[in-house]
Amino acid sequence: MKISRLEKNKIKDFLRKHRNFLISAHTSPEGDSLGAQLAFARAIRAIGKNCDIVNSDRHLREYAFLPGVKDIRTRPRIKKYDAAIILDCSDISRIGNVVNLLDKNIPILNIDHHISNTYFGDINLVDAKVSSACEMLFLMFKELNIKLDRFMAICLYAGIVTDTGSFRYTNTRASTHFVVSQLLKWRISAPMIFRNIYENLNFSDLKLINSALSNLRKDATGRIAWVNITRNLINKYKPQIDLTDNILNSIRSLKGTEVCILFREKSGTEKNIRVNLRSRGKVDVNEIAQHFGGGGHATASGVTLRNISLDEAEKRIINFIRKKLSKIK
Ligand SMILES: [Mn+2]
Repeated sequence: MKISRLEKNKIKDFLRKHRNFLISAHTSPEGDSLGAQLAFARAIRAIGKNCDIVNSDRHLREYAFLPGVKDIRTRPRIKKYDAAIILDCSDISRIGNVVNLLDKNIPILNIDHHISNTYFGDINLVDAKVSSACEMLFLMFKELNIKLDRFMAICLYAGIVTDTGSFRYTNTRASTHFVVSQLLKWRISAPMIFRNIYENLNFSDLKLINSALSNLRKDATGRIAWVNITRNLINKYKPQIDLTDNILNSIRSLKGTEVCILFREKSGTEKNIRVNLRSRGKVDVNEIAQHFGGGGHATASGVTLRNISLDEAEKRIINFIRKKLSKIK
């Protein structure tokens, strides 16, 4: 990631000019968005400014270990913020109801690594080649001479681990490992972070994963594999953490798959289906999600289909991917 002198000066001015910052990120927060927000908040407080992290949803149990996570709010602390920092969001609407806290003229710093980013900020630092918002922040902090500490290192490391699928996705580059090597110098415990995020399941969570995987299906070519989670299954096991990655990583281990999909009936009265897609790299699943109104990255994306049955959702998505795959060797 290269930051031009102009961008650097703009960001410096942005941080210097304002006093009360609002930091936010996408709904359903996960490691990258939480880690980036916490690290940035720490940096802002270190220069003597005020800042609140406000998210539309609470974090899930597996991220409770992140330092400072308890201070994340779902409501604002003050009436009016001078400036907003939006992290890990392709579009401003991704911050959910926090959007209501943004004054029409509030200056926005947009830092993101989604290829579908809409450049909604007054300053836009967008690079889809970087693994995660956390990796971007590490590089930006370095450019701006913002000092790291152990607290920030833990947060940034956790974000990089989540967005790279523990360094196994195609967004894992030499630069990613360089950044991680710098973070590890803060004597942070990689096993502790991994254990908290991925080895923190309740008995019922693992039962749910097991039930979901017992419905594993694949298409005739074996290049598409998927599972679904019905509302009944959710009600039975009541998961407290996001099992999407756990399930999709299990499907990924299947030989020969190009695209893995999780279909999940959402709770609520409407018949909505959440679709999470992962690709090994040949198929751009961001394009697929965008076709249906969602988005994400080339190798990991998601979309919510509204007013549709599970069967119909599966049919539509699988057929679409099958067509795409038939053109790819
Ligand atoms: Mn991210």
